[in-house]
Amino acid sequence: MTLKAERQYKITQKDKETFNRDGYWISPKLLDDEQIARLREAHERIWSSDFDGDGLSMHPVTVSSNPEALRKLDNGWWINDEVKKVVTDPLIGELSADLLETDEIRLWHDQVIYKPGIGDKVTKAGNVGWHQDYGYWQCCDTSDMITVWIALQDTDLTNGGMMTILGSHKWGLIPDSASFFNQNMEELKTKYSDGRDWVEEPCILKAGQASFHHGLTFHGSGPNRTNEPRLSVVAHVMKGGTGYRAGIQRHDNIRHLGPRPINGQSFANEYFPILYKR
Ligand SMILES: O=C(O)CCC(=O)C(=O)O
Repeated sequence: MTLKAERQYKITQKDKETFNRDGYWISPKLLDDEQIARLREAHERIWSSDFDGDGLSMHPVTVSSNPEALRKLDNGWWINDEVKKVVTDPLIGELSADLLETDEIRLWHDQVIYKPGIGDKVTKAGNVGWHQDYGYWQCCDTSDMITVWIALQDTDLTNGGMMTILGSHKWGLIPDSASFFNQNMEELKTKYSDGRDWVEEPCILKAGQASFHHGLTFHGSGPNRTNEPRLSVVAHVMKGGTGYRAGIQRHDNIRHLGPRPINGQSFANEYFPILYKR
């Protein structure tokens, strides 16, 4: 049976409790099937460098010569209209605002992620290492940020779906946790679990559903054992008023504050669009 997209959904008390307890929450289906099809087409266009607008991407769009390697582009909304529509969707903003109990949500950046299907080949090239997103975002003055990972096909562990570590957002920022690109999951697990309760929770999503995880929640993903790619679009969002924490860590978004950013300056301009304001 095809699920119908839920465009009116309101976060319940139970959803907030789940998010606060587990560090993530799974939404109902948010995208309709036509939108999913358009986003799947957007993937094809992006990876073949067919861009909307003036095509000025934040980083060059690169496709590895290794067909088994993960592909990822930040700020796809700059160069693709369908990606822009979904990562600035007010509904995603409202759901995030309610989970974070705040009045305004802005986009921090997005990601367009393509994980090739490798069948039974032995390679780690598509893995995403266990990491905390805030491990990369320490230039922001709060870790109360959310990643909205939107599935463009039914997604589970067979096609390399994401896993989160239950309740790990309560551990605080763990040193050296910016390890997205370390594809040795076992090594990272040993390093980060370190006497902590390490419970891996698969994010099982139907196409059009999204998982919302906290900026401190550890997550990662293993091989896509199918023969089809796993496609997703991801919105990383922040509370309105999130400011710049100077001198801690470099991030390519800092330059969007201007040539001389000031400690405490809000990430509040057109590079960080408002998704939702109460
Ligand atoms: O796509 C994945 O498997 C992981 C993505 C991720 O780490 C993220 O969106 O924060």
